[in-house]
Amino acid sequence: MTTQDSINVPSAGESNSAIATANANIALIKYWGKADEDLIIPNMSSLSLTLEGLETTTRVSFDTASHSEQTDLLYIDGKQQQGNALRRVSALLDTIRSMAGIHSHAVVTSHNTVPYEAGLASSSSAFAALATAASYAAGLKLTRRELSRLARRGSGSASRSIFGGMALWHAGHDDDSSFAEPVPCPMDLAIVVVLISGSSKKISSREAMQRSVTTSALYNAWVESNAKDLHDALDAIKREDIAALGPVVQTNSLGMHATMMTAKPPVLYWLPGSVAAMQAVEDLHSHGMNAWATMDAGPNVKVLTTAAEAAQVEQALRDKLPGFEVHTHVAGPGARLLPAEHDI
Ligand code: 2P0
Repeated sequence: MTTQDSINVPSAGESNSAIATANANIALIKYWGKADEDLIIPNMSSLSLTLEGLETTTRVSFDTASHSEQTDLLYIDGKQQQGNALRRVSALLDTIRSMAGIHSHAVVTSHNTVPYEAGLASSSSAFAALATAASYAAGLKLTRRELSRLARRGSGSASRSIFGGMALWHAGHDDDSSFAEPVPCPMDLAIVVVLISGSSKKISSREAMQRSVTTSALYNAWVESNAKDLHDALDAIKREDIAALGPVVQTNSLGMHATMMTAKPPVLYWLPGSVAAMQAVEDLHSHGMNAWATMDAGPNVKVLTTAAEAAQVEQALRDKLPGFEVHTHVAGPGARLLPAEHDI
């Protein structure tokens, strides 16, 4: 798969309707802070692994004459959405409408097929699926690079979920130059998720990253170290050296959290269980296991390991962290269109 490939088109259905699935990704080298809030141009490039089993499937149907709505309608997991969720979806649909030269509103129906409750409901899979389905329903036939740029405008991390496996989002400096592309990964990696809390966060990642950029004295230093982290991570991947990759991933995430903790007012996503999970990972590591932790804008802990060791790491974490759900995810596919008759 290259960035210039078009997405596979399944059997044609209604021309104004399309269904797509995308998988969530977890960043190994993080995106945290924007140079352009409107276009979502980040201050740094980032690297991620798209995961199997954490999927959003979305149907987008632009109005036909017989079914004319005054606004876009959004249903997520059976519940109609208003407010910020609808505004963000409509904003991306507006971009697509203007690209396609259409004016009709859309009905968007989305389902998340995560194997456990919330906690990982990621905007990465949601906006990658929306960009893919909506652009196709609007009659646009975009390349994966174009889809990545479009998904980015919905949510930055979604630019990476257009691709399966490892993806690198080049920060770029404008709409054309800020896109993700696949990175060959000769290692079979896995992420073991320790679910500390499934509750939705009080401070959105969008607000938290903006606060870090504007008020943390550590922010610029972290951005500088991010460039070296990315270089070192890509080098370790090429050399199939997880023992070199893991520490970079862990330090990069802790540095991002340091910018949040030193923001004014501070953002602390960590819960007592997060600390317990981080210490459990340290313990596994001290016993010679390949296990390194990364955390995002929430209390859940994601543990990087190899696919070969994942079952052992998962079991060890279950033993050390009774009461918390632990699940393993290997690399998953990029965004794809589904046949129009698919039931969601
Ligand atoms: C990432 N995160 O690289 C980082 C690490 C969370 C921590 O991207 O404002 O929902 O929509 O571009 O993509 C979460 O932020 O933010 C995120 P917006 P997004 O995965």
